[in-house]
Amino acid sequence: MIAIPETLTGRSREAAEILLANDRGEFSVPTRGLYPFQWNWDSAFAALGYSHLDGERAVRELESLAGAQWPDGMIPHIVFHRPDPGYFPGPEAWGTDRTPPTSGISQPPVFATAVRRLADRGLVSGERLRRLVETAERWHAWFGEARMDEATGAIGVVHPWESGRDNLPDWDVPLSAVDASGVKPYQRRDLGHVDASMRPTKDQYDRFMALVEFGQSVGWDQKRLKAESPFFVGDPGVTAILIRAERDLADLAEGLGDAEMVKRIRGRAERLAAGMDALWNEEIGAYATLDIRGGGRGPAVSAASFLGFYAGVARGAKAASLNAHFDRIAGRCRYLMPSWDPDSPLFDEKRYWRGPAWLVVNRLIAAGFAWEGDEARAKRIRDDSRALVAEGGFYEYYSPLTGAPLGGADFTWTAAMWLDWAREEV
Ligand code: 2M8
Repeated sequence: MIAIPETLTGRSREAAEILLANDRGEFSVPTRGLYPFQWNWDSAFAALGYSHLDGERAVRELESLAGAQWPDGMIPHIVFHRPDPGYFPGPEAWGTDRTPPTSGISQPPVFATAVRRLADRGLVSGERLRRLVETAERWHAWFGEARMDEATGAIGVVHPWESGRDNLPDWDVPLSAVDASGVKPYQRRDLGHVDASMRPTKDQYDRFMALVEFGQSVGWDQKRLKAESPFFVGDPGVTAILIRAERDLADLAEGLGDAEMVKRIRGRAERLAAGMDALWNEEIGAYATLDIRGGGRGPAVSAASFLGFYAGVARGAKAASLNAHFDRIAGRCRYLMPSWDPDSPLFDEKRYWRGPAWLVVNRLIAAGFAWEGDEARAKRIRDDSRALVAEGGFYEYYSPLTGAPLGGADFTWTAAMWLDWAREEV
């Protein structure tokens, strides 16, 4: 049983209580009800939160995720440790035939960055650290094989869920090419937990399920998915996060004296940097998605555009253009960073990844600015994140215009980002 340190009071104490309430022993759930299983990038952020309460518990969070790695190296986006009828699509709908049951796609690879942070603070070392590092390397190599667009080096996603930014407007056009007319009847569960105005539409869900059925039809053969999925879209979010994760992994491998691993990572990193470059949309002056099947590009700035700094690849004119977008958006929104450009007609203040601000993405964007030495922009994001929680509590996401808390309550990754980053004391 984790004891909450006496020093944690107010919102910090609440954050710790949320992490404890969402703790299922070896893993955490993002929130009770809406998301009753282990999610991939949520867990990496959760580990950072637990690290302020109990280092051992933080490491176990990452180890339980690592335990679900597929033989091909993929770490899946959901691990269904225990049955729960409250979520759809559950293990039966995915049909991946794994033990423990999992989904059949992946999610943004924050894992190695979390391992590095725990290692830097002395919370994991020796054989345990080596195993986590090897797991991360196999997963990163999997991205190179099963998700890298050969022509550009960009990392593509075969499902919007794989990006973590499920109903981002960038997916609208590529998704319209996915035929959902034959999708089997199904019952959504999310709308029993959260108002429909904050969630993806039925049309989007039909296409999400059509892609799940497609994955099943190829037996979740990940290379076939890359070659044949009707949806394969280069994503600046996943690409940038992987670039940063590779850098963290290289440092860890160096620390372990594994020169061969460092060499392999450096080889992959060069391709990835070229891939991120290929995701630059000259028309809007920002990183955006690239529809690898259809050829189109994402039509506006998204929060992930700013991850060019996090990846350490936005330089010169690109950096200037991103900074100008940042300042424009900062003038429009009381609370940064909206997931989608507030000047776009597709902006929707409440609907999930089509407008709301998310603390985890804020954390990554701010780290990028800090990395570039841009303390002012990093501070604006952190101050806004702190205000969102101070005023609204620990929700899944927030309106960037009013700060209204939205989506699921008592949310693990928001509590974790408070403890690890947003609160005054860290
Ligand atoms: C959301 O995604 C799940 C599907 O994976 C859903 O809506 O059912 C996204 O915000 C995703 O990024 C996140 O990992 C997950 C759990 O918090 O919820």
